[in-house]
Amino acid sequence: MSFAIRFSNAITRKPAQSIVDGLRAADTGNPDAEVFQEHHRAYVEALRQAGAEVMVLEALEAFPDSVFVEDTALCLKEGAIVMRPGASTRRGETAAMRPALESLFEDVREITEGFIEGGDILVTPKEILVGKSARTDADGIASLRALVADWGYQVRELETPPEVLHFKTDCGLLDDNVILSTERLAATGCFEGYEVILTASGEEASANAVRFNDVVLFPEGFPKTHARLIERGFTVVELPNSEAAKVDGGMSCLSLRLTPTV
Ligand code: CIR
Repeated sequence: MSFAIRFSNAITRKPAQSIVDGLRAADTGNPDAEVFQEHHRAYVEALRQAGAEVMVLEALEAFPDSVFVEDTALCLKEGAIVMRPGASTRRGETAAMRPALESLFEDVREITEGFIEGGDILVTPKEILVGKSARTDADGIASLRALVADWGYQVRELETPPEVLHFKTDCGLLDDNVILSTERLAATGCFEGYEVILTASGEEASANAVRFNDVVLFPEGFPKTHARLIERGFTVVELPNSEAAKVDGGMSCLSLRLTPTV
């Protein structure tokens, strides 16, 4: 099991009441903040059960989307990189995350050119895949590449399908060389050399699963894809995700997963 799926810690942030103002591509109704809190508690508990020491940061009312901490940073075994979100309403979230990162990492670096959000980044044992999207541009990716070069990482720039929010909205790493992906993303050819498990038709919203140590955190309500994971031998922990989904959030968005260096 490599560093890409083996973690000791996670950082999360409680959902704010202002989550009702969260960004979304399509309006399917506002998330219920109280129900979201319950779902979030279940998510944190699942991380703990999976072996994580979880830091739960306080809600930030000024930033409706701040529960989606994944977009604010990239955590690697050598250090952390603070992102530069493409969404202007989310840009202030990174400064609020920095102290937590500094408490866990000796080396904290920061993107200063272009835009990049963590949801567009998939780390595998052999490379870092980054999808350009409405939130992440070529300058942001070049900036990331420069910042991780001395740690020995290869960064591969890809395209996120136009109708998809983040690259990882449509995929997740299940094992060192195994990726869960929607058909539309896999069809771009970006996962050549990996074993790909496709989400079932109509269950594209389940692609954003997270492997954390021995388990896969997976959203409730996607039985066909769930069955594919079980059949392939994964231990799946199903979690409620209805409220996060109303503001385009999934399993990976809700945490930063890491192994501290301090
Ligand atoms: C946003 O549009 O930024 C939030 N409503 C959802 C962010 C989801 N984050 C992720 O996929 N990493």
